[in-house]
Amino acid sequence: MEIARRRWRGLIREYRDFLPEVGEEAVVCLNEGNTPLLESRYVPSLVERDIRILFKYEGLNPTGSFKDRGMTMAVSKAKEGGSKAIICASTGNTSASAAAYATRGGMKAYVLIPEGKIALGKLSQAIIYGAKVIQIEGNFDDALNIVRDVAERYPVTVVNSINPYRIEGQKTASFEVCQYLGAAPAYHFLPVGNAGNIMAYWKGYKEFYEMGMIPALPKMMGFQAKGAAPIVLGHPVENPETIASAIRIGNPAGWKGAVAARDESGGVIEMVTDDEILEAYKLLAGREGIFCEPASAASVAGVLKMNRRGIFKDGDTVVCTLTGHGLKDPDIAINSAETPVTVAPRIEKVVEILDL
Ligand code: AN7
Repeated sequence: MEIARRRWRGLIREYRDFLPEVGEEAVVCLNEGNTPLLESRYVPSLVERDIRILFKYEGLNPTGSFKDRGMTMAVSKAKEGGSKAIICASTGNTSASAAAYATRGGMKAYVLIPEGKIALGKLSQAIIYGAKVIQIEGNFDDALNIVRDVAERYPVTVVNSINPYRIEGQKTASFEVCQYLGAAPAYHFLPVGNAGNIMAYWKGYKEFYEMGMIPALPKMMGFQAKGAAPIVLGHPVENPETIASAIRIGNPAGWKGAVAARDESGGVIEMVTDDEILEAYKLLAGREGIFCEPASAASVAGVLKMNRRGIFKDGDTVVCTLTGHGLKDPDIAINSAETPVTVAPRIEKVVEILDL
C-alpha cells in the first residue's frame, strides 16, 4: 500500500487564492492554522435546547494562540516590503507571536507590554524567541499609543491588528470552520479584547458567503470581561481590570469594526464576570479535557449567559473560539484547582488516597 501524503503548509500557502499576494520567498511560516474544531461533549447538557457546540481550539497554533494566523501574514508582508523590524503592544499573545515570526523571518521584534500584567507563559515566549521586551508602567492602551507614535517616526512595522494584514490572516479561521461544518454555524462566540478577531472572523464569513460557498452567515457573539468592557458600556475604560489579562483592554483599536460585525450579523457584544470566566475555564479543562487560557473561556461563559436568556433553538450549531492555550497562564490554573497531596513514598500511603 502506498502512503497517502498529507502536508499542511501553513495558511498563506493553503489559502493563497483568498489572501493578499505574497511572494513565495517572503513567506514567513510556522505551519500555523489547521486547528481542530472539537465537538463539545458536556456543555450541550447545560443548555435548554438541543444544540451542537464546537470549540475552535486556537491554542494549538505554533505559539499557542490565534495570533499566529495574523502574524504570518503581517510579518510576511513586512518582509516583502523590506522591513527590518516589527513592533507591537501586547497583553501577551501578540508579543509571543510577533517574537517568533520575526525571528523566523530574520527580523527584529520590539514588544511593549504592561508591566506585571502579562501571563508567565507569554512573557517567557517573548523573551526566549529573542524579542526586545519593554515593560511599560501603564496598561495595554498606553503601550499601543506609544507604538503608534514610534511607528510614525521610525522605520518599523506595526503588527498589532491595526495592521490590515493581521485581519487578513486571521479571517482564515472562519474558512476552516465553514470547511469543517460545510456551512457557517448559527452563532459564533468569541472573546473581545482589542477587537481584531471578531472583525477578522466576520470578514472571512462574509467573503465565503459572497463567493457562494456558504448559504447563510452566523451571528457574531463577542464577550468582554466585566471590568474591561468598553464596547458594552459605550465608552473607554480608563483602568481596565480582569483576571483574563489577555483582554484587559480599555480602548480597543478595533472598536468600530467590532460594532459593525455585531450589527451586520445581528449578534451581540456583551460582558461576563471574572467568576463566569473562571467557571467556564474550569469546566473546559475538567469536563471537556480542553485547557485554554481564561480569556478564551469568555466565549463559553457567553454561551451559558445567552442560554439563560433563552436565545437558542433546537438544531442550532454554535462555534466557540478558544483563542489561547491554557499553558500560557499556569498561575491561574494552579490557583483554580486543588493542590496535589504529598505522602511518604509507600504504597499504603498512596492507596489510602485513591478511591479504587
Ligand atoms: C487569548 O496579545 O490583544 O479582540 O496583545 O490573547 O482580537 O484583541 C490579545 C488578545 C482573546 C482578544 N483571547 O482578541 C494581545 C491581545 C486571547 C487573546 C483576545 C486576545 P482581540
